[in-house]
Amino acid sequence: MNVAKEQRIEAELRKEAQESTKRPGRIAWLWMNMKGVRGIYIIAIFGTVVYNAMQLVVPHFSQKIVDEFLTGENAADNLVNHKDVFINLLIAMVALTIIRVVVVYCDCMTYEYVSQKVLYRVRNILFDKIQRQDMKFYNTYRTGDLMTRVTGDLDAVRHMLAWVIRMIVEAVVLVGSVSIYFFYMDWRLALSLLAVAPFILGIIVLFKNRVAPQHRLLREKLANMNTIAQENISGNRVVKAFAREDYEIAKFDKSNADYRDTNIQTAFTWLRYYPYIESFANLLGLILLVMGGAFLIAGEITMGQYVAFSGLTWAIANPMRQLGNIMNEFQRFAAASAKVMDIYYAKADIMDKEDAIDHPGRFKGKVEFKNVSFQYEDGNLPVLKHISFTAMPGQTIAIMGETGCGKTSLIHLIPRFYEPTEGEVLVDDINVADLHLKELRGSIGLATQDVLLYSDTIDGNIAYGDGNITREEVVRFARYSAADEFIARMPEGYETIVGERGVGLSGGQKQRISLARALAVKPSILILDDTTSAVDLETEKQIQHSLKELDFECTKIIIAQRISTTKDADNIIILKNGEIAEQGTHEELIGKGGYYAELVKLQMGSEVA
Ligand code: DUT
Ligand code: MG
Repeated sequence: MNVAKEQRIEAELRKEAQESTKRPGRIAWLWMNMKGVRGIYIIAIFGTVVYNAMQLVVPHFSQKIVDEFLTGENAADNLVNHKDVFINLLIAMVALTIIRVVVVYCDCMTYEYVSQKVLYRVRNILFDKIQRQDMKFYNTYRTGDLMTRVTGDLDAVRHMLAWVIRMIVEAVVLVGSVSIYFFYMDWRLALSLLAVAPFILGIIVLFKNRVAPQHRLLREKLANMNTIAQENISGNRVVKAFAREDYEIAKFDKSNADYRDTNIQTAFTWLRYYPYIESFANLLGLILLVMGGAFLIAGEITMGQYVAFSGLTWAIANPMRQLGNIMNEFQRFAAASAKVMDIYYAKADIMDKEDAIDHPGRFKGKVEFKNVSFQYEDGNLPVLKHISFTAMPGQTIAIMGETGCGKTSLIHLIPRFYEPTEGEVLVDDINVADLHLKELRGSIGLATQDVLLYSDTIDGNIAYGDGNITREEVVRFARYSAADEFIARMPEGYETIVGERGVGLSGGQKQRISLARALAVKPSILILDDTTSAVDLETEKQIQHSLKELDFECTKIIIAQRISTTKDADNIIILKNGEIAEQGTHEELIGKGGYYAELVKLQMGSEVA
């Protein structure tokens, strides 16, 4: 399949996943995602039918050989006079076997091909889905859990296509055609053999009810284990700092053991039922021996028929033995696909509205909070209460307040990471909920409180928001954020690769790169969340100065703890327990003699000279 077609199908499926209001059944879902390879898959299933049917023809030939050339009354005669028929029969048997091997080979390849195709596609769709979720989603799912869903769980789904369905088809074809063949030979014998089937099916149903919840548990345990590993690896510096390696190893060991035990329990469940299935399957052989023998002695069937019969008993007993295995794998698929589909059909609460307003061109950068209150969905107290303020284009607004008073929560409402529970947030006099997220967020430069850099070059990190900017511009923005100097001193300069999360850089250096990254999109609204907290005072002064000299108009909303950062702001907002306690300019607030004035007194001498 060519790339364009694959992309088109993927886009269609993505749209479907986004818009569907009802989640289909898991098989229907799988079928939907097989778009474009369904034909090939049906051919594969047909191939399975063919090679299994071939398996049944061989005993038919052996019956002929036995009856006509070995045991029949004219056997000796036939062997002399119809030697050619005998040889042809032998050749046919060998040829059939070879053809069968070829068919099986091609068939396996086809199943593998289709399943990999679907796996690739669904994984892409899942990643796309995960990308487009809102903050709530990321607060709900743990990273390790999400990783498990797009890897282990998804592979269990692929296994369904590559193996389980093949086994089901195989069982149905073998049991079905052998039954027909038995009836065709002698219906009494056939019935006595098939009488065993209902018992086996009954056992399988009992087994299914027992094993289904275990598979769900198993998926949970796997996700748990992966989460522990992921958190430990990404947080390893904390582990080292507290010398908690042994504790972490023990924690992982516990979860690993838990997973192993659940696996063993699941396997044992099958073992509990297996003896019964095995007994019934063996019973078949016994029935054959007794009844077939009696029929043979009574002359009701020929020796050749008896040989064909016994050749086929295993063809029916084997799928019966396999049934438990198939059911086990099917339940694994059921549990895994449920987890995958949770993500596949996840819906972000915060999305573009149908009638979202287009805002072509640059935003002026007016930001207004109108009586905004906010509470996290999982929290029980309002974090922000009746916040109202306006930032005119080009103005600088500073937000200060004790830790946990709601500063970060407040600025997160501007790019609409969360939605206010009351009131509205407006940008250029339009409610942010009415704007296209891409346009809104594209015009905001945000330097978050905890800096996250990518494992990429410094240049790549600064240009993250706009891949088209030139090196000259990258350097210019690095100058604005007082980062150029230390970057230039690095051995490979802007080409230096920073490790995951910016390993190899100091806290202040990371902050400055993150500031340059926020500036590089030439935002209409620049939001800095404690971005210069780890930068020395001299460098900070430099940054303050260049922020005033930006060559594009930009409203600045700055969260800071230092008076030196905030004193020149057009408006300083003091938050207390989610409410605006004071607001005004530096001089006004000093005059009020409240929290701010207190802060100035505390930080005096050292900073506010
Ligand atoms: N909170 C939540 N869920 C979150 C984030 C925060 O319940 O996902 C709570 C914790 C806190 C309040 O909201 O009680 C305000 O948090 P915020 O991060 O807005 O506080 P801050 O003013 O930015 O504190 P800091 O100065 O420590 O960054
Ligand atoms: Mg904060």
